[in-house]
Amino acid sequence: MTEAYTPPKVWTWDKENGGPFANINRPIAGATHDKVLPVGEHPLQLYSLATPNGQKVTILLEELLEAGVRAADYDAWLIKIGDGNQFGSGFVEVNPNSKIPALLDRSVSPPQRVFESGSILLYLAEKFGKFLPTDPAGRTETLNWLFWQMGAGPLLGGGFGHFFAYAPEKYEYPINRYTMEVKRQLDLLDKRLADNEYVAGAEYTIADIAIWPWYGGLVLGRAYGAAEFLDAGSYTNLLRWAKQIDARPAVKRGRIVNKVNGPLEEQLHERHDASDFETKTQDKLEGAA
Ligand SMILES: N[C@@H](CCC(=O)N[C@@H](CS)C(=O)NCC(=O)O)C(=O)O
Repeated sequence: MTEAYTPPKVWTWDKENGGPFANINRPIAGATHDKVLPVGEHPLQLYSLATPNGQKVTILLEELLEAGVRAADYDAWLIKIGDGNQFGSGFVEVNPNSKIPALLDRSVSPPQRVFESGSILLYLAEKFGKFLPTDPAGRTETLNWLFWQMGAGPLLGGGFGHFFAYAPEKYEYPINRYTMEVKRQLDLLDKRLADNEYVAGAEYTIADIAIWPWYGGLVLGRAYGAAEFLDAGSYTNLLRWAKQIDARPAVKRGRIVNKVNGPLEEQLHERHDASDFETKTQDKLEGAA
């Protein structure tokens, strides 16, 4: 048993508090260094990394392109959060919260910054009139689930994932607490998907695009090595939906943009052109070197 912790009267910043994020976690906001962001030729400039929050945006952009929306072409620049790139001055101008994903829309004047993955999904869906139903009931149900994900996700990532996979030691109390909540969330989605093809109903929407990288990734065994612990196979409707979305060509592309881990053929560090999926994945680049 780890000794119980007695909090001091006033918390102070202990830079040596351990864990894999110790070098990037800080109790203060703002830039740590000057760094101008690169800008490519497309109107949409994305600064990101292929975590589930980052994948939401690249999946939607690839879905828009797949649907024939050519104005959704984009440059995806890599932001290495482990190296602190999110604290560069240029990034902080696009997202003062210093977290990926961050988008700059240069097709409007002045350029519009968009941060928070949910806000980016809504912005792009409205800008291009896709993946968000226009009837009030369908739109509201889509937004219900989109905002549900934005609230629920941190309990899965920052709560369960952190204590199950990343904390320097395994502690029973937080693992139990967050497992209880995550299994409740999985059951909620499983029940919803028993009678509905997609999360918001009959249509594939930004609600699916927000939820899939987190909850689809979890039940497909791609997150935290936790599928067995959570008995993921028992959520059969959720698994059916996760596999269905995993098979979409745009999802296959979107999930590997800005990815820097896993099989080399699933790593496209930066995306500036549709052809990059054929020629610039790491297996191709490292094979040519
Ligand atoms: N609510 C934000 C969360 C974004 C977020 O937590 N991003 C993480 C990666 S998934 C990040 O950039 N972390 C870097 C840091 O905390 O310094 C969103 O959905 O956009």
